[in-house]
Formats: sequence, C-alpha cells, structure tokens
Amino acid sequence: MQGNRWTRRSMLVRSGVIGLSLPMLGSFLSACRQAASSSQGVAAQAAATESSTPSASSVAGLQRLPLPHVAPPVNGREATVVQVEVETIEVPALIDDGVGFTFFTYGGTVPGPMIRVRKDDVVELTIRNHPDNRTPHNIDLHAVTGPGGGAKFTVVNPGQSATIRFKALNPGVYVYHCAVPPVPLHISSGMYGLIVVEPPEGLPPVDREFYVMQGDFYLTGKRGEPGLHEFSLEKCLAEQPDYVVFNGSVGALAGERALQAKVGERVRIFFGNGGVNLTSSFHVIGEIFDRVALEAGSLWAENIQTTSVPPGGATIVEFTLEVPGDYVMVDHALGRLLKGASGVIHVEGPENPDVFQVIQPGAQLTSGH
Ligand SMILES: [Cu+2]
Repeated sequence: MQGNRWTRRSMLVRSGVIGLSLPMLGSFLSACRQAASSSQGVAAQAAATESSTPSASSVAGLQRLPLPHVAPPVNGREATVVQVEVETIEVPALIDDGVGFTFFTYGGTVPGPMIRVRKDDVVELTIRNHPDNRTPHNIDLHAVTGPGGGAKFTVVNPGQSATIRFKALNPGVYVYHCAVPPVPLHISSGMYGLIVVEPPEGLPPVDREFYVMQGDFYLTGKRGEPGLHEFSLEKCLAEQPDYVVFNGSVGALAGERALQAKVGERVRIFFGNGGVNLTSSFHVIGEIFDRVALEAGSLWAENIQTTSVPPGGATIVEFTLEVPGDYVMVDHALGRLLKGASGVIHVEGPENPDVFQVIQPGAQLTSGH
C-alpha cells in the first residue's frame, strides 16, 4: 500500500498511480485521506516525434487518471522543516472517451500533488523517477529562489532520486513543472502542479477548497480519434492543441466527478495553468468572484468576473454560493470549451428567489451560457 501521508510536520507525497478507479469527488476534498494505491509498472513510450499509428485496441482497459487531492491548510503554525517526496510516473490513460494518451505525471495525477507549506518553511524535497519510466525528469518549482528553481539539480534517470532544500521566502501559489528537454513535451504531457505557500497567519477559513489546473494537450492523429496517442511536438509548436482540459481529461470534473458544494458555503479554488501555451481566461458561469488573489500574489481584487491566468501562473478565487444549481468553470476563450475546457461545481440547497428566480422559462438547451 502506498499513499499520501500528510502530517503537520511532514508531508510525504508518495508515488503510485493512485488506484485507477475513479475517486469520488468527496475524496477530492478530504486531503488527509489515503487512496488505495497500486503502483503500476508502466512501460510508457516517451515520444517527442510524430510516431505510432494509434490502434483502438490499445486503449482497452485504460481509464481516466485519478484526481489530485487538496492539501490541508497550514493553520498558522510556526515555520518548520517540511519533507516532501514526489515520484514521477509515465502512464497511459484516457484523455477523452476512447482516446488514450501517454501522460507524464507527478504522483500519477494531473495536476500533480498539491504541496502546501507556509512562508519561511524549509522544504526538503525528494524527487524519485519510477524505475519503469523511459525518460529522465526533474522539477522546477516557481516557489524556489535558486538556479533553475531546483531543476538543474533534480534531474533523475529512471530508478534514481535527488533531494534539494529550499526556503519558501514568498507567500503565494506557485506552479511546479518538469524542465527536462524538450520541456514542452514534459509539461504538456501532464508534468505540472501547484505549491501553496501560505502567509504566516494562514489563509482565512472557507467551507470548501478545490484544486483545479488547466493544461493544453497535443496528440498524434486527429482530435477524438480512438486509440492510444503520443505527444505531437509539431502541433505543440504550432500552438494548436487537440484538448484544453481541467485536471487531465475531458469531463474530469463533470457528472459524478463534479465538484460538490452547498448553498451558503464559501468556496476557494486554487486554479493554476500548466499550459504549455495557452493563457486561461478563468470564469465560473453564473458566479462572480467575491475576491481574487491576482496572479496568486498578495494583491486581492474584489468583484471579478474573469481572471487571466498565464501558463506557469495561478490564482486564488473565492466566492459564496447563494443559489443552487450547476456552475460551470470555463476558460472564457470559449472555442476551447469544445476541446474540453470545462468543469462543474454542483451546488445543492434551498432556492433563493431574492437572488434568482424564473418567472417564465424559455426553451431548454442541454448546455449553453
Ligand atoms: Cu519530465
């Protein structure tokens, strides 16, 4: 059994494909929970070139990647030394129904595990490259002050590990990612995540926290073509993604995997953009962000409809839910909606006619804005 063991003083982000069964979204919120893990030895093909002809049979048995957890709040504790361990895993999984892709991951999820510390913590980070992988990996954390954000000294071949120490000098929410050449191949295969560095007093409590990252994906073959696909460097350089998704696949946060909340609750979304190419215009249809940490820095803005999140950037948005229903998170560059860029927050609770009511309904669409 491998799993995530989070304690106040020690954070061990173990590897493993965290059970290829789809976790319920409830578990998405319970950061300390251990997920059943089965470390799958995956012989993934690392191809930066246009190669293999996809075959439909090669996706038999593939599922979507499991969802990452939100790490628990720091709660204003004293600064300390925090140990973090992360394993890189190359794993084929579904990016859309019937469409497989060889993901490169941290910890078997896209995005990788959320790392959460406070300003002035010293982070001792160990990266391990799973022995069944084919390619070297490393980690560049934007929260690091030092050459390459740690990348230069964390290059690990399959079966190897490396450890760095860094002090979290600046509060904020920072992207981490792989930086092994060709860098776009590694990032756009899923190698990104967030490290949250809380201010000394911590973040104010909310009822729900969510962890969402956008990424653009470039596959061999045509979009939607069944079969197992590899990364297309040609499409990546042309900045023409087949898929733009939240948390690793089309529909990763929809249906039974939708985020869950209740009327009256205050929610916080840690939203990051792995890219590798597209800036996100992050918006929640039917909501207004009560406040936004602009670019995840220390400047909070209020009453924001859409916030811009560049590749390698992040934000924190917070809002209170007044009216029940489904609220769809999108990149408001809405052409990308058809490439998968959406996720649902399902809100249950009593109607609130003071805020919203239907006087006479129009025609019904199954989707829309
Ligand atoms: Cu890598």
